[in-house]
Amino acid sequence: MHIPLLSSLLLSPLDALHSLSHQLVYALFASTPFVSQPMTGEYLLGLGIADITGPVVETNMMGYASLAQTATGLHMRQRARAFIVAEVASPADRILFINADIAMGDSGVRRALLAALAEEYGEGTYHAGNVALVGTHQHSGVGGYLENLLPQITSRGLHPQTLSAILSGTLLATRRAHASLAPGSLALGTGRVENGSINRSPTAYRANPAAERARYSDAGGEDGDQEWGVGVLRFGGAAEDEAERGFLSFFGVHGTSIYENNTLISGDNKGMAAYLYESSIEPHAMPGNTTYVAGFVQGAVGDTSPNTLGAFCESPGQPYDGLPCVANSSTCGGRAQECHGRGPLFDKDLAGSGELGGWGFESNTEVGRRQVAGVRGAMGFSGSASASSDSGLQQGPTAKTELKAKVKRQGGKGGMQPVHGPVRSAHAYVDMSGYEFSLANGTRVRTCPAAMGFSFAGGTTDGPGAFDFVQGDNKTEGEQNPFWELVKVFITPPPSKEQAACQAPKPILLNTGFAHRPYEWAPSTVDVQMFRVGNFVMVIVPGEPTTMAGRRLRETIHARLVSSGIFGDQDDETHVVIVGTANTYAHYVTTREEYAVQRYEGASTLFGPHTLEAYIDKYTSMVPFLANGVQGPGWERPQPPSDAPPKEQISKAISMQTDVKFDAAPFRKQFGQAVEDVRSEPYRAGETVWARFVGANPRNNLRLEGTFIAVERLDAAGTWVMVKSDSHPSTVYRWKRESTILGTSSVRISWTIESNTPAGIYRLRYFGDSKSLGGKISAFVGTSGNFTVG
Ligand SMILES: *C1O[C@H](CO)[C@@H](O)[C@H](O)[C@H]1NC(C)=O
Ligand SMILES: *[C@@H]1O[C@H](CO)[C@@H](O)[C@H](O)[C@H]1NC(C)=O
Ligand SMILES: *[C@@H]1O[C@H](CO)[C@@H](O)[C@H](O)[C@H]1NC(C)=O
Ligand SMILES: *[C@@H]1O[C@H](CO)[C@@H](O)[C@H](O)[C@H]1NC(C)=O
Ligand SMILES: *[C@@H]1O[C@H](CO)[C@@H](O)[C@H](O)[C@H]1NC(C)=O
Ligand SMILES: *[C@@H]1O[C@H](CO)[C@@H](O)[C@H](O)[C@H]1NC(C)=O
Ligand SMILES: *[C@@H]1O[C@H](CO)[C@@H](O)[C@H](O)[C@H]1NC(C)=O
Repeated sequence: MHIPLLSSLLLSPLDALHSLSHQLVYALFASTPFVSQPMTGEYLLGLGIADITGPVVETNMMGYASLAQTATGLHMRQRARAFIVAEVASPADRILFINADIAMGDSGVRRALLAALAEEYGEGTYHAGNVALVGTHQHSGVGGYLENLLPQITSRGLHPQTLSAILSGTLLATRRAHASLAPGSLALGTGRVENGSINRSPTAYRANPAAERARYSDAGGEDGDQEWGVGVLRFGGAAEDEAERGFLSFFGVHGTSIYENNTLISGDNKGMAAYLYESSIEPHAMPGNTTYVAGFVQGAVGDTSPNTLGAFCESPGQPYDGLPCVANSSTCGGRAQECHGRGPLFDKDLAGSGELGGWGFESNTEVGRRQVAGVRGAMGFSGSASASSDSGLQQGPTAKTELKAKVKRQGGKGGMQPVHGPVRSAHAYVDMSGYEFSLANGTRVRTCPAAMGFSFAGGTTDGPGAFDFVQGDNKTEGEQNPFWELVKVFITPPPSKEQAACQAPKPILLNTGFAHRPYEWAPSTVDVQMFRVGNFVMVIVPGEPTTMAGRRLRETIHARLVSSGIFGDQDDETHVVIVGTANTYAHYVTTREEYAVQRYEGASTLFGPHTLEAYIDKYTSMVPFLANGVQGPGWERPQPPSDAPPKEQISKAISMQTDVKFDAAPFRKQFGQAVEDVRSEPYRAGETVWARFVGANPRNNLRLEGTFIAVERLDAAGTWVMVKSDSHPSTVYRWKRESTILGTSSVRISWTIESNTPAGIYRLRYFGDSKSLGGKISAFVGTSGNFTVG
């Protein structure tokens, strides 16, 4: 059950990075003359999935920045999904798009990944220009991997084990994608994720000009304050009748369906959508072991929320309990902490169904399903979804009517349009602490060194009171958080007059751009990147643009693509999508009007009121580098002017994560012994079967590409066959420390039996690894009693 593929790499990423054998194997692949194969597809396509799940216990979770959110187990594993597109005639012209089930891309992870890829495939294959490390922006994954200090505060510094898991998994996903390169075709479609998101800062959105808002009135949400369009890039085989291999889809919605009070590692709504899609194609494969790869990519996510019913007061005993929060401030009785968004299945969540009630898991599955439905619509599997009014794809002026006509004409695969044309990438590092440029009216302006405003501390309706340590009594907080105690002496210096004026009207809470000790609190230099595949352009953004900020960026770039002759004039088949939280995490990007309102997103727009315009200026200046005729090939093509890459921080990182000391079984018991077992009466679908075992710390072995638990079924030949892993949403792995002094712990495994489960004899298994006082790690297996389903 434990798949030992990566086990040798787990605790030793450096060994992984320097693995010579892999290098040899893949050097062969890299030099395989693909051109000698019969080619009907226009591109070489590669897809791969791998496990990136860090330590699932005793580790702060990433996203909500909540000190209290320490992982206690596993709901579903986090995955990286890698997609490669290369030109057949010029394979050096390629892109590697990694969609990782993490909160956000990070410059430290990316730097290490690029170094490993250069070592394995040579300098010119995968490089800073053509590799995008994109986070799904989920908020229930393992924390501690970002290299800047601010996002490390609640995780008490860097967690090398998390970083190593993400690194080895993204590398493995890439290897698998690279090894699967084969001729194929690409097609584009658009669908709609109905009620897939809500604007969580509508009072800021409405500060944008009415005429501008009116242009998007049917884009989605309330009066167009959301983009419900979803763009899909389908990866197909070379021949018309060959099965498709996967897709990248682009839709902006926060990965905050699962609440901040959950402590099970999971993938939030995009991880769920990917599981639902992949398992619908290959129902018998274990999660993460499909050949079909479904990429649910984050879009302009800034002001989106999956809590589509709106935000309500959770204020027991108060007259406003259960009423909507005060809109402008998202507070209840003046308190942000009591205002919470509700997902679409809030009632079911509240009622608490089975093992996972109360933390938003029902709504999470629903928001995942809605995204799946949107993608299926774009693929032409159902109804009218492909031709809906406005989509996440930017189209020319006549797009709406033209697209409808095409859908009718082409029928079949939902009117998806084939993609033709070159593969190009453009990338630059940009120092955003003082980027100087001209506004449209000619005024010279510059961005400011990073700073966070006061509203940042208020958090959002998806996760109120982020970084509450800032407002609390620092002594108590220091006791809660030794990392904060350590770094608070380096607290950000008070802003200068110049900085205050530059950032105005933002009142500065954390002057992070001037905080360099013990290492950089926030990034100053970010990755600005675009990928082009034929008539499709991905704008890859180092942060979270709001809905309107994303539109301004997208439309300006589209116009530049047309004016520079790369896209045809009036060409409705040209598409631009925004890709969020990629490469570097530089927080939010609002429009200038939204910035003036200073809600959470404006307060978290790091580089001042002109942040968006600065990005628009830089991205549009890079458009000519996507042209067909740019002298090449591959990484030898000229690249846009770039600042120096950001300085690495990881070697300076403080880590407060202590090692596992040792594990022990209680007196007269053994590791893996069932201490509470399944019952002897048969179980029925809908019921939860569970058992508790003498456990050991799962940090001893992450079992990447493997599983901590299994549900096994006795087949006709009398062999036990694994039918569920720790990544099925129906199974839960929970670890509990019993005694720190004695080193004892227990593990509870549960399975909520699906309605389509075949009758038969089953058992639960637990795969653990214990650490002796001397440091030796030994694997063991626990097995429950047999039980009957039927
Ligand atoms: C934090 O503690 C220091 C010294 O213990 C004290 O001077 C300061 O006022 C405190 N700050 C807050 C916000 O309580
Ligand atoms: C979307 O939500 C609104 C308001 O709750 C509802 O009236 C509408 O029927 C929903 N649309 C779909 C397609 O579910
Ligand atoms: C809320 O914001 C709107 C404008 O967005 C403003 O007209 C209104 O006065 C504000 N209400 C409060 C209570 O601040
Ligand atoms: C993963 O899939 C491969 C074939 O695609 C199969 O050989 C292998 O046993 C599967 N692993 C698991 C854990 O199911
Ligand atoms: C978790 O948080 C949500 C949002 O505040 C709340 O509605 C829910 O009741 C909480 N769940 C539990 C189990 O406390
Ligand atoms: C140019 O636009 C900016 C932003 O709207 C404004 O602050 C500035 O005054 C304008 N300059 C001129 C010369 O109109
Ligand atoms: C469980 O089933 C297997 C296979 O039939 C059998 O060998 C084993 O003895 C059973 N265990 C128990 C505890 O009944």
